[in-house]
Amino acid sequence: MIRSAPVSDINEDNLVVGDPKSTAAGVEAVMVSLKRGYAQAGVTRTVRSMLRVNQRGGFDCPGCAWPESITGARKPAEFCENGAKAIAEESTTRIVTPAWWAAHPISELRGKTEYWMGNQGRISEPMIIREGETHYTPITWSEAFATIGEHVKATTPERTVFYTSGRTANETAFMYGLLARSLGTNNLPDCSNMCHESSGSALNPTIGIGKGTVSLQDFDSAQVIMVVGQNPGTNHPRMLSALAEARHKGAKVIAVNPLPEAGLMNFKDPQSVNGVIGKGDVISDEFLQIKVGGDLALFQALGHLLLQEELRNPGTIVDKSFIEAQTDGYAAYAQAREELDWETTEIATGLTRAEITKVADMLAASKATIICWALGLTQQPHSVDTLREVINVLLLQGNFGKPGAGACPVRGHSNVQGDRTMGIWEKPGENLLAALDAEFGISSPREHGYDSTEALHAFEKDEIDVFVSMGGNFALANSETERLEAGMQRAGLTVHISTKPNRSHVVHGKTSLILPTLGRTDRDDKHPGGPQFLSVEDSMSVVHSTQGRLTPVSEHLLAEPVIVARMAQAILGEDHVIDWKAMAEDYDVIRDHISRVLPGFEDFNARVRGRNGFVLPNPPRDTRTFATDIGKARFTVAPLEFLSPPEGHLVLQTMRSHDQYNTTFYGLDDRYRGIKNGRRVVLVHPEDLIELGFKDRDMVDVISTFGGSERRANKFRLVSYPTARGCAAAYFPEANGLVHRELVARESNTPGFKAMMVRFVEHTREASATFDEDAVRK
Ligand SMILES: Nc1nc2c(c(=O)[nH]1)N[C@H]1C(S)=C(S)[C@@H](COP(=O)(O)OP(=O)(O)OC[C@H]3O[C@@H](n4cnc5c(=O)[nH]c(N)nc54)[C@H](O)[C@@H]3O)O[C@H]1N2
Ligand SMILES: Nc1nc2c(c(=O)[nH]1)N[C@H]1C(S)=C(S)[C@@H](COP(=O)(O)OP(=O)(O)OC[C@H]3O[C@@H](n4cnc5c(=O)[nH]c(N)nc54)[C@H](O)[C@@H]3O)O[C@H]1N2
Ligand SMILES: [Mo]
Repeated sequence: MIRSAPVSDINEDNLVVGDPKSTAAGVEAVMVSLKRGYAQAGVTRTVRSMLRVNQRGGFDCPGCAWPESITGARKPAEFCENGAKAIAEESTTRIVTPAWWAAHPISELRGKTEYWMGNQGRISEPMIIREGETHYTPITWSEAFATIGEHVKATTPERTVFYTSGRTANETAFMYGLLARSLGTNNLPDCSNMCHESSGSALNPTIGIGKGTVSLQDFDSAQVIMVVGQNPGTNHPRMLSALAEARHKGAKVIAVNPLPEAGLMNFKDPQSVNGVIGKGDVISDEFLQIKVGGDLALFQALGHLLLQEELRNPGTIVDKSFIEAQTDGYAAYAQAREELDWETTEIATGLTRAEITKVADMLAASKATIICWALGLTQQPHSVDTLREVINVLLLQGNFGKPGAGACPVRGHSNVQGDRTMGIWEKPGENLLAALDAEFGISSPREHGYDSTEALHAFEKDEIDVFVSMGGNFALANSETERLEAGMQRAGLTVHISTKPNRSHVVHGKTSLILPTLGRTDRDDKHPGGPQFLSVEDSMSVVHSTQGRLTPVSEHLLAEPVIVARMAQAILGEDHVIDWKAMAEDYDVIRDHISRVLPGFEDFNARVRGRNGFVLPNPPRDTRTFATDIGKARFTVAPLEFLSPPEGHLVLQTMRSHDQYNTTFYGLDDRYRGIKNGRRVVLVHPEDLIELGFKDRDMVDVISTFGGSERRANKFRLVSYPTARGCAAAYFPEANGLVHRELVARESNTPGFKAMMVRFVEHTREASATFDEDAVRK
C-alpha cells in the first residue's frame, strides 16, 4: 500500500504562465494519467482499474457522461487522461482515519484549499462533530443513523433537504427520492440545477423531452456538428475522438467559444497511431470567437440567414413538410426573424457579419446537423431563451429523428441524467408521484420543493434544519460562498455521504456527520446474495451496469443504497410500509420496483444484464414525434438579449481547469491554457488590460456588481490571454463568492456562473478590509 505524504497546499506565488496550447491529448496525456494513478493508487490498482473502465461488465468512468460505443468494438483502454485522473483520485490508497481527524481541528481545516483536502485520501470511518466541539470524532454506524432519525423527527419535512450530486447511481437515486417523498418533501435539489437545468427548461416545452436527441452513431453521418459553449478537450475528452472520426467521414465542425480551447483546435488521439507519431487531427473547420452571452444573438442571426436563403431558393433549406406536420409557431418565428439588426448583432456577438454568414452557409449546405452544447450556454440570465433559439435553428431544417442530426446537450457528472430519470427533481410530475404512490402505498407530497438556488436562499433565511448531501460539495459548488457557508453553519444537522474530505464538511451544521461510502471502482459484496452491481445512464440515454472490483480502503465503508435504506429506517421507523432492508440486500429488488414505476424500464433486471444495457425511449429521435402538451414541437420567439458590461467592467465567466473535477483539484496544471501552480487568476484580453489600466500579472481584487450590491474576491492575478474582447475568465470555485444569489437564469434558476459584471482594483489590504458589499456604488 502506498501512503505517500499528502501534498503541501497551494502557494499562489508559484504561479507560472506559459503560452496556451493549440493541441489536446497526445502521448503526454497518457503519461500524465499513468503518473497520477501510480502516485495515488500504486501500479497494480492503477492497471487493474484502467483495464476495466468503460468496458462491458466493468465500471462506468466517474469522470463524465460521454457515452461508450454500444455497436462497435471498444478500444482496449476506453478512457482518457481526465477519466484516468478521476479514477486515480478515487482508487487512491491514502486514507483519512480518525487519527487524521484528531490531528486537524476544524479551525485549521477551514484554512485549507480543496487541493489539500481532497489529496488527504479516502475517508475510512463514520465521523461526527457536535455543537461546541473542535474536531470530528468517530461514531458507530448505528449511532450515526439514530442521530439522523432524531433530528429529522424533531423538525418538519419542509425544513429537511436532500441534495444529490450526479455520481449517484440509478438505484441509489431512486431510493433516495423515495425516502424524501415518504417523509413528505420534494426538497431534492441536485447539481443538475446548477448545470444543465436550463437545457431541460428549454427542451421540455419545445421538443417534449429534457434530454438530447442524438446517439453516438449519429456522429458518423452528421454533415455539420456545432460545438457551442463547451470545452471537450478537458471535460469530455473522449468526445474529441468522436469529432475527429466524424471529420474523417466528411463532417464539418464549427466551434463557438470565447476561448480558443486546445481541444477545439487540434487533437492527437492517444489511441491511434496518427495521434502518437503523427501531427494529429484538426478539430474545427470554423471557430467563432464569440463574446460571453452572445449566443442568443448568433442563433437569431443564423435563423435569419437560413430563412433569407430559403427566400432566394425556395424549397432548399426549410423542411416544410416536417414543419407543417410536426411543429407549431413557425409563422410567428419566420416573421420575427425576417429583419435583423446587424449592428447590434455584431456588438452582441463580437463577430463580424461575414463570419456569421460563412457559418450560416455551412448550415444551409448541411442535410444533417448536430448541435452540441454545455455550460457556456446554460449559466446566464437568458440561457433558456438562447437554447430555445438553438432548437428553432434545428427545427427549421428538420434536424430531428433522422440520422446524423439532433440536439446534443453534453451532460456533466457521469450519472446526472440518470438521477433525473430516477426522480431526483424538486418539481416531479404527477405521473411519477402517482406511480410511486401506487407501487409503495405512500402519499407523495405534491408541493414542489427547493432547487439548489432556493436551498441557498433557505439557508440564508434559516429555514433548513437538516441537510443531507448524497455526494457533492454544496458549499463550494453554489453561489455566494461566504453567505452559504454561514447559513450551513446555522443549520441543526448536516449529513455528508462522501468519499473524500471537502469544504462542506468543515463549514458544517451545529451537528454534522460524515458517512464514508464506496465509490464506482470499489467492490460491493457485503450482501447475503453476494456481490451487487448498480446502473447508470449516459448523455445519450443508454442505461448500463457498473461494477467496481477494487478492495475498499477500509472495512467500515457502506454502499450508498445501504446508507439510504438505513437512513430511511431510522427516519421512518423499522415498521415502515416500504421494505428498505430488502432493497439494500439485493439491488434486483430496487430494479424490480423501478421497472414498475418508470416507463422505459420494463424488464429492467434482464435488460441491464445484456451486453450493452439498453437505450431509453426518445420520441424525437426514435419516431420524430414530440410529446409536448400540444403533441408537436414548438418554434419560439424571444427578444434579443446579451450581456453588456457597464463602463470599466468586463463579463466574467467561470470554468474548469484541466486538472480539476468540479470542486476536486487533481493538480495545479491547466496544461492546455499554459497556467501552472496557481488558480487565483483572471484571464483578460491584452487590449482590455491596457484599456482598464492594468498589466499582465497585476495582483487585483475582483469586484462583481449586481442590482446595486457588490461582492468582492481578493488576490487574483491578471493574466493576458487571447479571450474574446470584453470578457474575462476565472476558475470555479474560487470565483463563486462573486456570484450574487439572485443572478440566475430565468425559468431554470441556474446560477449565472458565466454572466458576472466585474471590475478590478489594485489589491491592497486596507481596501479589502473595509469593503461593504451592500453599499450601492455611486
Ligand atoms: N475533467 C473534468 N471533466 C468534467 C468536469 C470537470 O470538472 N473536470 N465536470 C463535469 C461537469 S459536472 C460538467 S457540467 C461538464 C462541464 O463541461 P463544460 O461546459 O465544458 O465546462 P466549463 O469548464 O464550465 O466550460 C465552459 C466552456 O464554455 C465556454 N463559454 C463560457 N461562456 C460562454 C458563452 O457565453 N458562449 C459560448 N459559446 N461559450 C462560452 C468556456 O470558454 C468554456 O470553454 O464537464 C464534466 N466533465
Ligand atoms: N462558478 C461555477 N460554479 C459551478 C459551476 C461552474 O461552471 N461555475 N458548475 C456547476 C456544476 S455544472 C456542477 S455539476 C456543480 C457540482 O457540484 P457537486 O456535484 O456538489 O460537486 P463535486 O465537486 O462534483 O463533488 C465532489 C465531492 O463528491 C464526493 N464524491 C465523489 N465521488 C463520490 C461517490 O461516488 N459517492 C459519494 N457519495 N460522494 C462522492 C467527494 O467527497 C467530493 O468531495 O457545481 C456547479 N458550480
Ligand atoms: Mo455539471
